[in-house]
Amino acid sequence: MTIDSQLQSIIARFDFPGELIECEAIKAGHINRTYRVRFALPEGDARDFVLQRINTFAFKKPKEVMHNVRLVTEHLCAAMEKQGRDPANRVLRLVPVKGGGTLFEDESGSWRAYDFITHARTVDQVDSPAQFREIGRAFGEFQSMLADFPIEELYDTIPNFHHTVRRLEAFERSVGADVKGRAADVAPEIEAIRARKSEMGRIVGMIEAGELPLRVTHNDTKINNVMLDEGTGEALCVIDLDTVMAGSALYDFGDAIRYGASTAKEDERDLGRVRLDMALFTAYTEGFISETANGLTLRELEELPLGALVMTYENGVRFLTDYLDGDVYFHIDSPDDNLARARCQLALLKDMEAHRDEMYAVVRELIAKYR
Ligand code: GN1
Ligand code: MG
Repeated sequence: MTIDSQLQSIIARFDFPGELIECEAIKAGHINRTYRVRFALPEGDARDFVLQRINTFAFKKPKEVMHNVRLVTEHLCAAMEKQGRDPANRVLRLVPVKGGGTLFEDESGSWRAYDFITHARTVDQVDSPAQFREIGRAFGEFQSMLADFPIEELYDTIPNFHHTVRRLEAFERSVGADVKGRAADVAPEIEAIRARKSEMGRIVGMIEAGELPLRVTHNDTKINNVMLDEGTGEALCVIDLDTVMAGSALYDFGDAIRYGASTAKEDERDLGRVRLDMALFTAYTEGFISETANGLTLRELEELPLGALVMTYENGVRFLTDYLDGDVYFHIDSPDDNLARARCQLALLKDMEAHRDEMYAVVRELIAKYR
């Protein structure tokens, strides 16, 4: 196959083994650009790696991203080894740049590479409650393995990433500027966002009041950020560590529910299909709490459902902001993608509100079971 010569020259900067034989773009996430690269090894086998160009519009300081990723992956490897487990294929491992470091930067962008997690797949929609419970267990374990990580060593790779109140301020600026003349068409969505403003600032308020602790959190816990064993379905590895930084456990729990416990895709156009699946909610919560029941405070555990509401809202706010701004942040395939995503989040939020008491009851039961 012919490989783009610019990509070849980037690949040559990394300390990959063997001879480059394939490079294929893979669709992964709304932010970075990702390739699978394959090398023929002298022994005759082939080995795969992931090459990624970090989106520097989202991540203004790629060096700080790589600092966090390196420290966190080292910590996870050490924690697994302490438990007598082999971190290979279970923790992301960075490929060094020739001459040192883990980040290569030139005029084409900021690049890094990882070992490819083999015999694994990701899913964009949950197949069964058992699968979602397993993903919840993986993110819970991720949280607990990082419980003793010195949080002050991490940079805020995107400052105020889940600061819902700041997100709302940015949203209001975009409504005011209305650079694409789209605000009038989305008046009901703008109204739905404004109506929930004070409740949705509650996590930020509790952190500032010292009622919720800051922890090392993943901050982007979509189900497709967990690699599952192709054969057994076991969660092998948590990926996409670019937003690992200080945050609330409620964010990680909530974002996973937002994405994975919805009956529809994130950009479903038929809003009648968008609901919270309580069986999936319960399954994930069980997996997550089974790993964190004794590591998190009682207050954090009890307020997990608030995380689901706030993260759904916050993503709705962010998608609508980007729609108003002219789609400068999230990758889109069609011009109304961000609008569809925003509407879908708001529809899901309404259904979550209808299930609020039920969510809190499930959480209380599971705390009693595991703590
Ligand atoms: C982005 O990178 P990806 O696609 O996993 C975004 C998340 C959003 C998510 C919505 C760095 O995640 O915060 O929740 O899209 N990541 C960043 O699908 O902004
Ligand atoms: Mg991401």
